[in-house]
Amino acid sequence: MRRPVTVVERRPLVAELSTPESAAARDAAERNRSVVYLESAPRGAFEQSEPGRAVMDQRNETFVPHVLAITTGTTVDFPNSDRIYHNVFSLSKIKRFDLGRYPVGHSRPVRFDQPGIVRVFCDIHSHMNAFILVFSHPFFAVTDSEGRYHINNVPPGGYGVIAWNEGVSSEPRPVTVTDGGVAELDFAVR
Ligand SMILES: [Cu+2]
Repeated sequence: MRRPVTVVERRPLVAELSTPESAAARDAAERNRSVVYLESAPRGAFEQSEPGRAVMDQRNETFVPHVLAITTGTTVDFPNSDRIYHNVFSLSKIKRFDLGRYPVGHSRPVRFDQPGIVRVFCDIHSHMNAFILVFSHPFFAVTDSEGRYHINNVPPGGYGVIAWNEGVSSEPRPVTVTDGGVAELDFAVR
């Protein structure tokens, strides 16, 4: 059965009005960023570290970064760097919040205590969205703009490794880490 599809033209971002190509390219590069992580933490390897702090900025009607990966217990600050209002919120299972509206130069914090994936939106600008991935262990990495990643200090053992991109997770791939060794694993996303 066919369903009617509503096409909504995306409003141009402020940055796109001035430098269309570079802003679009930057946007695409941000969406190419993936998160690669161990399916489960090595036994006994995770020591509770100091509660972390991270930032997700609101700039040119975009969340910066588009993908943020943190450990549980981390507090994320959501500063508004635009001269317009935003209203950051999430309906995610692990953390629901609605920060309300606040002007440029102000910020509100949210602490994430449960592992999982948080989709972040702006109630005013429907084109604004971002992801926060919350892990109960430190063995994850956000890829750089060319898709490279390193997960450091993984204790020797066998693991499943997952690559996540824009809400889609790969099947876990097996990898064996030897003492002092380097394991290489390539993923194709999309
Ligand atoms: Cu907004």
